[in-house]
Amino acid sequence: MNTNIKSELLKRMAGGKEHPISGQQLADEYGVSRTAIWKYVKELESEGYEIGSIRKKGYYLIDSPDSVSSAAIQQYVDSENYGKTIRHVESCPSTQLLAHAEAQSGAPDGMVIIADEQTAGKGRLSRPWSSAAGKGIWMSVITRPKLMPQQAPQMTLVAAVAIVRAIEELTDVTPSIKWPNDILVKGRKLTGILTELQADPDRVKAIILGIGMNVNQQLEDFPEDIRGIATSLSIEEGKPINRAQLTAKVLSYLELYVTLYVEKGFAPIKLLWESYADSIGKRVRISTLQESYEATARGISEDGRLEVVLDDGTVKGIYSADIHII
Ligand code: BT5
Repeated sequence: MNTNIKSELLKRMAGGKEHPISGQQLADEYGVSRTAIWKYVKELESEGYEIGSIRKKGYYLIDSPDSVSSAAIQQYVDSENYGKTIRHVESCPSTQLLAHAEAQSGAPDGMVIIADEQTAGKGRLSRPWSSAAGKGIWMSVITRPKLMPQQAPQMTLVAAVAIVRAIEELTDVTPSIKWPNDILVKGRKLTGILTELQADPDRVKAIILGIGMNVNQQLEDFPEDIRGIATSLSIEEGKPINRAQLTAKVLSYLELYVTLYVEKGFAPIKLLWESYADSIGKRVRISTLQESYEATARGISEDGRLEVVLDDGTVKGIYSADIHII
């Protein structure tokens, strides 16, 4: 199956009945037969696309399913590398596991593993991540930035900024970021990020960005225990959201900001991040595996740590913790 031809077909059929795409023309461009193009059209129909055809003129799109297949995403991808290679699976335990294996066997920078459903989606510290079938964006992006291993945690913040920008561009929702890895709307969790590393002592081999975005769930789609703390874009926006388009937009901003981070360092990302942060200046409870205490969040440092002021005035930089805004 050639995903390129399929995504090109989808792109060109989007002009509707007035602008059908000729099967012959596409066949000529790609050096394949007209029957091959017809087979792609049939394949798309079997995936739920409704396609019209006009004799001697060609095909046009009537309706699309909310799909995150490679072709569905790639029709929107405008980045250079991110999203150029996509492996889409219907169901898997966790896209992180597949991504680690792909990264070990040489996956290119920007390869995406995306699933309709995860049966054992995971958060930090192996906490469960609810990944309802067909409702969200459950993906892992394999990145190979030229960074030192100690610069990897900042990639979580880079990804958070990229996701917020993509959401802002495609919806009317205004999300905020809670350090380090939560994207919230009105205090409810919309997106979580899990950053995992494959590295030598002095060199990053791959940083795998696990991104879980709640998109088209209604409240009853969430397990009971998180109904009070989770939300989805569709709940906030009041209408369904095109997951493929949003995925491509996230990839596009991700590539932009990862490049910015690698070329210019963390300072420009820090500025962007702080403009979306909702914990700065607030009283927070900080919980780690060892301890739990209160402090006031002051900002983030040049290396992505959360800086808090303790009650005795001491400033402390935190590498990793759960933050609860009081
Ligand atoms: C995270 O962990 O927020 C990181 C989530 C990363 C998920 C993606 S999906 C694609 C890739 N493949 C994976 O297997 N994982 C990544 P953490 O900060 O530890 O938050 C986990 C907590 O969020 C849980 O303990 C629940 O309280 C809550 N939670 C679980 N599922 C949720 C959901 N769908 N929406 C909102 N909150 C959720």
